[in-house]
Amino acid sequence: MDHFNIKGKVVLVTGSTQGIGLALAKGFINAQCQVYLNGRNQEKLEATLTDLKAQGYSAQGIAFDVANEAQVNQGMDQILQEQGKLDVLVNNAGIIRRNKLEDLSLADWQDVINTDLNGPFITSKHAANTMISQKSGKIINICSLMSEIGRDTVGAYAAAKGGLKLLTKNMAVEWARHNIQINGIGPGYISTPINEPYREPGNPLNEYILSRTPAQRWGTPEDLVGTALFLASPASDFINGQIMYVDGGLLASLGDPWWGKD
Ligand code: GCO
Repeated sequence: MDHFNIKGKVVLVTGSTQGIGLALAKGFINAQCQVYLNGRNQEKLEATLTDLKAQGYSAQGIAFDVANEAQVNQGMDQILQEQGKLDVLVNNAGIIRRNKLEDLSLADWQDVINTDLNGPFITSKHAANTMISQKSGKIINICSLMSEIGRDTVGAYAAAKGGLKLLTKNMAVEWARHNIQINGIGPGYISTPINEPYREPGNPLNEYILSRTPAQRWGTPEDLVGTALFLASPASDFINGQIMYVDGGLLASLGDPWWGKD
């Protein structure tokens, strides 16, 4: 058996017009999958597909807001009409609203929970109904370091990503019997647009992250591709309910202020 062959798999990556989602989509295209990108904005999605085509990547796109069940159902139904199946769902779409909890508006809280937690529930519910009838499928939830730990100003995001960790486990409990494998990937600090504010040399959080990460570097979106392909492949057919942290060792370390100071 070729444990890593996913050629021909139909893959949907939500929130894939930039950052981690776009890198994962390109990884699945390189693995010869039939890939659907997704974003809320049709124009941005089409522009991304045009850029990919210019780079030699062939993919399709379905615009919907993961938090809008009617849009999700219409978009995912279209994939089934076009492909007759869905093999892999990657729940990547996510937003963050940084503010101290005491100042955080209920609207910002709800926006984060809607996209980062309700969204994966809505898309996975639709996918599971397909995968149950197929008697096979893979769901990969993009969690976070904040599925395990918190930090100032990301309370809503941590609540959503903490919930997504346990939702991943409960999906596994309920759907593994249908030969569906549901796992998560927990990225560390990755150089993506939502972290752009921290990337400036000299920025105190940038210095802290580098001191706190044993690998002593930011991750790149490409650092996550191999784990996603693994979790989409036959090699992971007996893995369920696990969160794989791709964090340069950050969660392994309490942090050593003397790190690197020989
Ligand atoms: C932050 C960052 C983190 C990372 C990532 C870690 O504000 O601390 O944005 O949340 O983006 O989610 O896994």
